[in-house]
Amino acid sequence: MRMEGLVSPDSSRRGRSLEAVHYTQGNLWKNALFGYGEAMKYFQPDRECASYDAMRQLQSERFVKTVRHAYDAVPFYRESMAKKGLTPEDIRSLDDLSKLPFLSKDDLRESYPYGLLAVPRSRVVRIQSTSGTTGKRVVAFYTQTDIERWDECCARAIVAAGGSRDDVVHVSYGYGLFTGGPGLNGGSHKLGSMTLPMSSGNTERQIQFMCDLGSTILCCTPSYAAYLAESVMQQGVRDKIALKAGIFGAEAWSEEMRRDIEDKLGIKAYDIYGLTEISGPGVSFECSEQTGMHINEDYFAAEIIDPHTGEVLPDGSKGELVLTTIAKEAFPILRYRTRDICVLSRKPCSCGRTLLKMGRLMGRTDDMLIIRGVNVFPSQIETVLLKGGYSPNYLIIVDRVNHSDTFEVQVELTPEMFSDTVRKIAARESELLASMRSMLGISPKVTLVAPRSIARSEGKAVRVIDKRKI
Ligand code: DLL
Repeated sequence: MRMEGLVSPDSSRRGRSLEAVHYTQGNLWKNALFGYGEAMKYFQPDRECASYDAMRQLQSERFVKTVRHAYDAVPFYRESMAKKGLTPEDIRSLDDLSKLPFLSKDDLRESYPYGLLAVPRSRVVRIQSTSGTTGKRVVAFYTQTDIERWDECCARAIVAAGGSRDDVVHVSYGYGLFTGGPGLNGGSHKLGSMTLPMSSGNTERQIQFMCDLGSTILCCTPSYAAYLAESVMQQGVRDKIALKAGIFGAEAWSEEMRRDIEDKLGIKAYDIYGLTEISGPGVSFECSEQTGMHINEDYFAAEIIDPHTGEVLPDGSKGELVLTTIAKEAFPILRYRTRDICVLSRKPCSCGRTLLKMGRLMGRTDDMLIIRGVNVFPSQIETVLLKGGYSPNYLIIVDRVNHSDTFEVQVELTPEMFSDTVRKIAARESELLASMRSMLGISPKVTLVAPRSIARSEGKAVRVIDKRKI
């Protein structure tokens, strides 16, 4: 068993170089620090409880290396830095972060598929992808090391939610291109917990496994957690489940929803944040204090900017979150404008972690909707309609009923379609539903309405009515 480099949280506070610390596999680490069966407080205390100075030093070293790597390997970064008159020599520490240009979602889309890949393809072991218009997806690449680091981030989140190797981690996030399932699955493996790779859907089977296998930590979107909670109540099996915690993210949710899920399932519910472009869930995670999510600063540098001017704002200001990966090999991302609005805080946390915290997300600066955990852009719906010969007059109506999202798309028939037989119109409705399901990854309720029945606007068209109060 390799034990060198294992240090207590206190020794890391004394400014020891964090880069020098080597980690053993999760279990060895845990046994060495805590012994079998004892509750773990942190997965990697050296990182999670590092002093500000030690973390800043590690971030600076990693950031400088990442910029050099991105510049050397990716023509896009070379060109965008050249436009600002920059070379890697100008980037000497994290203080130089704001010199770099921003990266937008459009930049990522235009680089599809391999434009931002920074290692030879033979080193890539995995891809994940965002949902999006065909051909315009963002594809993120991972080397083996990238996956291991991502797993660490998610393992930290599980431990912060009270998890250990003794837990049964029930992962009901979707598996596949979506990062939710693979991310939490990886974290649970890293920790050494028993992992149930349930994926989403088939609620009856979820509850059956939960009861039979004694799931203790549930990972899924908050809206699915609310649905599962309702179903558990309806089936009268609340006393048969052993859940103690939930790790819920990928979409906005409120404190009210948190308390409701906690009461119904008898658990403590923790928020988790992440995005495909940056790696997936685990960019930040909530701790026992439940007042925001600790950012894994040894892997990601965060800034808040004014979304209109791009000016960097001081901690405590509300603005758009900009993220930079500082330890990614395959897909380094420099100053990505997430479009997510939040506040960063360095207020000391009672959990003992010193990692910067981001508050609950307060909205987005673009028109992306997150419905049942799936990212939906109105432009995707427009694409389906235009391809199907419909007019681009449509209305998306989203609501939240009993903590579950409802999603309806009203579509105007053209005058020619309107004179079709009822049977033909019904067939059109099912066809449209199938195309939308295939484009979006979720099914809206499709309602065909008479020509010119959707209100026209003289200004910016209103395409979305979001009645959710989050
Ligand atoms: O949603 C990754 C993830 C999976 C996070 C599982 C947490 C749990 P994307 O599909 O790329 O990745 O969507 C990213 O989802 O920019 C936010 O707008 C939103 N989002 C993610 N987490 C939260 C959260 C995953 N905790 C986009 N609260 C992000 C509110 C969230 N919104």
